[in-house]
Amino acid sequence: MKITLVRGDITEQHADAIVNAANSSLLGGGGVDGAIHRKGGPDILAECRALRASSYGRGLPTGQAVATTAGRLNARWVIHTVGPVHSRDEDRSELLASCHREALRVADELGARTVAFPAISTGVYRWPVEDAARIAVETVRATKTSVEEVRFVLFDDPAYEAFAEHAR
Ligand code: AR6
Repeated sequence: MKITLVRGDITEQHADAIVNAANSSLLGGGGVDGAIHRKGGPDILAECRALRASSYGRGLPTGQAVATTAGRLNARWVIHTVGPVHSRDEDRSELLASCHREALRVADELGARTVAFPAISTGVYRWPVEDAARIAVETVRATKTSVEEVRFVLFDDPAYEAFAEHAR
């Protein structure tokens, strides 16, 4: 599996699956989540609501992942995962690693070969991007998967530089 880095907007990417940094409600929010729902259109939200009404009545737990259609995005699926909120008092790194592992596990189940990830938890959830980049890259490298390309799509220069540091 190769790791590639792109600076840009994840909703502009063409990939088999696009990973969403969602929240447990699965019903939308700001950041990447807001952008994906805006650009992907209402079919994504409709499937998220159906998931809440069936398998995830209490929401999607932190560290887990689930797929829906990608609606109008240039992708077949959106894989929603819920990153941990960063904490100074508690080490939640394992949950952030789990997001990456679980997203790849779901991608394998779907047969996705190219998967685009944002820098999960580094926005609203305040995870320092250097540390998030290390966890993301190390976890993806250590995960056994049939995915051929993991593409990290970074929104700004600091995030791009942080991922470049670890992916090189
Ligand atoms: N493409 C790529 N990266 C983006 C984009 C985009 N269009 N927009 C923002 N980023 P965040 P989180 C970057 O806040 O920290 C939502 O409200 C952003 O610069 O989207 O996991 C959810 O509903 C940052 O580096 O996700 C949850 O409530 C990274 O994506 C909560 O935020 C992640 O920022 C999740 O917080």
